[in-house]
Amino acid sequence: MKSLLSFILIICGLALEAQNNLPPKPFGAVPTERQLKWHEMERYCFLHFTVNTFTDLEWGLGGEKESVFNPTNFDADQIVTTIAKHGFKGAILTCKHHDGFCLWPSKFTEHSVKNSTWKNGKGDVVKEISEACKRLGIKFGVYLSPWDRNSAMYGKPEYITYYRNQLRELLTNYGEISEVWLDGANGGQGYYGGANEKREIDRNTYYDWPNTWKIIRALQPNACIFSDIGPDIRWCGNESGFANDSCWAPYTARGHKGAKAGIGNVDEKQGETGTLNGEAWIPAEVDVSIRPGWFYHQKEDSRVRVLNSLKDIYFKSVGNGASWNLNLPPDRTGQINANDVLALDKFQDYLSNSFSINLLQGAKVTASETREKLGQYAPSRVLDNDNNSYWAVNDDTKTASLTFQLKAPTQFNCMEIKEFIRLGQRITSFTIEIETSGKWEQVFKGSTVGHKKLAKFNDVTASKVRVNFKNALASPVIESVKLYKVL
Ligand code: FUL
Repeated sequence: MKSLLSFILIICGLALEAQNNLPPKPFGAVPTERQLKWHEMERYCFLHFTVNTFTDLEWGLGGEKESVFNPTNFDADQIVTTIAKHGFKGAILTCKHHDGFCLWPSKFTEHSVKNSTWKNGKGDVVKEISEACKRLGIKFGVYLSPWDRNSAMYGKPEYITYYRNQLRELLTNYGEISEVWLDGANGGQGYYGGANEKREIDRNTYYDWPNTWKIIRALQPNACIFSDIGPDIRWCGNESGFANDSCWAPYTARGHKGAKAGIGNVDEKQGETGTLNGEAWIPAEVDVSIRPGWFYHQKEDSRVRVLNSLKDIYFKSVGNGASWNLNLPPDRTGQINANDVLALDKFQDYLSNSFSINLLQGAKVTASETREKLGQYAPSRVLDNDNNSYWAVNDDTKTASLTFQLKAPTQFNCMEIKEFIRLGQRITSFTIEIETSGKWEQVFKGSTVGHKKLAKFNDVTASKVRVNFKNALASPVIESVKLYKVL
């Protein structure tokens, strides 16, 4: 009898321990595998290139002669090497912009490279860029403008079939596609096969997006779909290069003035912030050009973004948990212009001089609490360079802190914090403090963290630094913390 009782007690004890060993449960909306891979990219490049490069327009009217597309020395390797060399991980090419000209020899239109002077009509920009990406380990994405100012069918139901046929060509003939970029600009004046008129469409119904998304999922299951409303990545709501300091990956899209949200119809401000307790994981992409325009214009050669501007965008996009899609427009030679390359060189130098030494290497870390006092959730997990491990606390704990003891007084001005986002986005508020002469002093106050937060503050010197997470939505789960002295 006695032994039966102790047997039962042991079993109950084991069961309880097994339960306490359990990792924290996911909270709210969580990312899919394809979104997690996208988060890891952090920085990639848009390539805006088409007839506009040669006509000096931003939005071609649609009636441009194919012969105007004639880069004098197109070099996909130069373009993609520029991207790779500067630490960007992907390229998204405007295969067709609003003017309708196709950078690949589509079977479904004559308005493409096949009727241009370039390579006697035998060229294919999509093929060359996608192959260079593959060679250089860069992900390849496509932009196919829904609005087509060349097509006579635009505005009629047949155009949707045409659009989907073109999408199928891009998604079947050019290898693995990482992102499909769906633009919200829609309808208006155009050439439309010679009609030269204004055509309006109903943004919420005309394109029948849910069925187009199904085609993308079927042909390229790993591709992330970008648009104003997702479903995988959302527009950050501006083209100026920032996501909000408080930026949620969870998102419930809202249309203008309470209308139903759709592509081309969203409340832009919400793109910047995301939605507290939003219904789906749809993180923000910050798309912005290195020049004033999206396409190359010689007159903008002297207006390429300077280092301070690129730094600022980096902190306000990647540093706010979003990703950064920086547009590099190939020039009339068909290469990234030397002015742009120079700006990127300076930015790359800045990144390597600022972020190569993590000052927390070798530091001692303690926590206000560790989940069930288990080593697998210990605070040291935030320093182990393993992105599958994390520091966690007990489920009921919403306020908790990590304290780092450095080997010697050190100067620093930036902390990088990452949540373990597989379990959702939880942090709503945090502070960073340093200890000087036995007193804690606050040096930064922030809100959300998400995939990555870069908290930048004035230069300070200390050997003890603490980060306090306050009133999290669910118990904090932190993947890593790093400390830098950035330039
Ligand atoms: C906008 C377009 O109208 C611009 O020309 C550019 O392509 C930008 C990325 O998206 O909606």
